[in-house]
Amino acid sequence: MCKSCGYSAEVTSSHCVRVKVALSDIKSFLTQLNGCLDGPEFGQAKVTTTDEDSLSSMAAIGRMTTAEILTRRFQAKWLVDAIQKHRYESWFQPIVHASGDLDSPSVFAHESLFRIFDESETMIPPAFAFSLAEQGELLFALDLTARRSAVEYFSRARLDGKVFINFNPSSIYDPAYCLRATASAIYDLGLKPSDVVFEIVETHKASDMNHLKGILSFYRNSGFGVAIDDIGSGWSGLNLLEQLRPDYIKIDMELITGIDRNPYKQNIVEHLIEIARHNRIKVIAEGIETRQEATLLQALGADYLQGYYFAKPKPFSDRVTDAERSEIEQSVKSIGVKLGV
Ligand SMILES: [Ca+2]
Repeated sequence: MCKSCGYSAEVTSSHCVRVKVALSDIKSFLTQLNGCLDGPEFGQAKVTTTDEDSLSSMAAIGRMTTAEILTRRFQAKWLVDAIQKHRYESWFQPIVHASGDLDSPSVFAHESLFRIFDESETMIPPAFAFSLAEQGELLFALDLTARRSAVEYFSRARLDGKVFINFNPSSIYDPAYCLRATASAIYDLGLKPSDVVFEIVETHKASDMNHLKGILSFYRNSGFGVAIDDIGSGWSGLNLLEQLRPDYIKIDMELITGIDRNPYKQNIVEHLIEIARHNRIKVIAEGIETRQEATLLQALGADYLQGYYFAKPKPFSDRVTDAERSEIEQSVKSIGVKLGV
């Protein structure tokens, strides 16, 4: 690999190769290394770095890690930089009332969607950024940044209705601490807790149900709404409704796409709506792309609808003065200060 890619490499023993890489080439070197080693090799091959000619220093040995972790850390470095330099914003997608005219639906809420950019202002797919954060142990920081950003941009755009904020429960260790900080910033911004709904994502990964219940009851007792996202994707969902008693469930796009032509999906969604209604939970159908899907979900009794058919997520311009904007920025910053991030 090294010869064909133009790096100077030296075999120092039967198990060790030393490669000189310029600082500016590290990114492409790690990418090429990933391509050359197969899965287990990438996870097991030991690597260390040094800027000296000798590899024998204790510091270099202390830095010994696997090729995989070195790569993750390097990638995550970019993420930390994007957070610190505020290379992110929140876009919003409306959630509309299902009752009424589909041609002029009334807006119930907006879901905030976090968008993060690299140094060349290219948007990084959010799922990629979050999985990178998870591997680099930065999920807490990224999830907090995303929540903070949602509140900031929602206030700056002065949007009507509620705001739905995605929230990954595995990023929270101490709900009370986190809640106090979030709640006080929300009050400072002039929002009411009832304007804010936390949309819990990745519930299928929550191994500790009591932890999840604890977080939810903290948020609900403080007056925030709680929604469970992605009901119906994979196996996630039904067993959680009984235990968590959310205010809303969001039916995953997987069940919505083509529902007007699929009796099997209609049957499942009909039952989900029935269970939700029985438990006084409101139903949001997301991922609606056609009028036929929207009409069918109206007929099945969904409460709210969301999807490209109504509007794609997009950035909204500020509707505040410069002075108001800096006040908002100050209030939002306090979320991080109180959490020590
Ligand atoms: Ca969501």
